Amino acid sequence: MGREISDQWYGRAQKVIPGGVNSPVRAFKSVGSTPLFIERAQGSHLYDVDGNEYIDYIGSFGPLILGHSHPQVVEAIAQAAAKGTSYGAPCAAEVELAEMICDAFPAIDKIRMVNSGTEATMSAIRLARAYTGRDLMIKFEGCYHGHADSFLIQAGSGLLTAGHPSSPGVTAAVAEQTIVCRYNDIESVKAAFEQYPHDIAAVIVEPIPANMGLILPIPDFLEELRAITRRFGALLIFDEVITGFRLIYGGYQTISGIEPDLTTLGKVIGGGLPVGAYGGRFDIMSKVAPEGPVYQAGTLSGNPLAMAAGIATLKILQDRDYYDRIEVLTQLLVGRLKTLCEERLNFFAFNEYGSMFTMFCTDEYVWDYQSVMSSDTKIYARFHQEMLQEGVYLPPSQFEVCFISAAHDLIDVERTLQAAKRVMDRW
Ligand code: HOZ
Repeated sequence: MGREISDQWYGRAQKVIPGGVNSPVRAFKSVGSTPLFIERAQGSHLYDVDGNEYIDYIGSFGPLILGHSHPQVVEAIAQAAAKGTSYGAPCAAEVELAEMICDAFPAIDKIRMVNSGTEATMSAIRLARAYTGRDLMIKFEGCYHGHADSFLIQAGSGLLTAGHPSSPGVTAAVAEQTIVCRYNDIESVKAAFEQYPHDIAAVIVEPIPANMGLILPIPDFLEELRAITRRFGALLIFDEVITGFRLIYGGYQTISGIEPDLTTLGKVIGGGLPVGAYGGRFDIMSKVAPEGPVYQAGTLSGNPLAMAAGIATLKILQDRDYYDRIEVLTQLLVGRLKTLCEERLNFFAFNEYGSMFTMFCTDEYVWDYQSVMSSDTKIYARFHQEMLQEGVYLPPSQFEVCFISAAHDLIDVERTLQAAKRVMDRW
């Protein structure tokens, strides 16, 4: 597979963009390689500038549940663009998307659109602090909530492979206000609340962590989180940037029946365009400016293109068969990959939920940050490189999850399995 043109672009990119990429994981550093430059994408496939074709298992890290360039989404964007790309004034599409989200999430009475998941989580924390009059926040080791300062402490995603668990540039004063607990370990949360019973504004959690690979909540963990936050007067924030509309028409909260006080969204609700949102109970959301005093603003917030892409995507997803179909396809792929591994290289552990999965290079049962870190990232790097050679584009990090879209089909699954078989047979 040629990669000369990608390499040329990468050379040019490195001169003008830090590390040659606009988001670290894309640099392929943790898989010991260099990035491919993508020319176009269609359905479940990516096409690079050298003319190579790949079955795509990242789906732009989550938004593209319908696959690339879905005709109805493209048409909606084109129609919106023809009427103007941004107004700096309200438009009907913002209301329409907000209504769709509020209808799908019982715990969201009101919602504010922003431009990214990072903006959503950053704003939700500010709101939680203002609402409770408290300063501290609890997050979990390996969970990732975007790159605002208070979250870049023992965070997931690119920080897990950057060689440092937290980012320089985050001041000690900010770090002191973030308490890091262990996901799936309620005792660590109890200890934090016992130490600071009146100072914790919020607990923020990815209900299904998907930035240290895919982790599932053990029974009662999230329920106990809900109970303990209520008991101590702190808010519970579900970061559903990845899980929102990815698993069901709603969020993981719809599945679990646990109602957080605030929810952050992004990815799928923007149909592949930049978007984020935070929402929750009336009494909390009414504190947001201009209804209340908590300031947050954005030139492109609620812009008509992202709203149109989001509405088009959600309208299609209202046909719930989509979720069933993608889930069945995921089960088929993961089930057969498991069998393949058991027959050949028995050191992969799989976690899957809905249309997301992770192949961890470890023989441990993976359920928390410590077991995640038992993964052999060198083996993952080799597997990634060899699968890429076979035309299968896996996440360029052990700690990002694989996403399947409605555009994937049985042929993609079969081709992926054959590729994995060829790779494993060579090992
Ligand atoms: N941190 C993002 C995924 N968890 C990566 C986004 C990207 O590189 O596009």
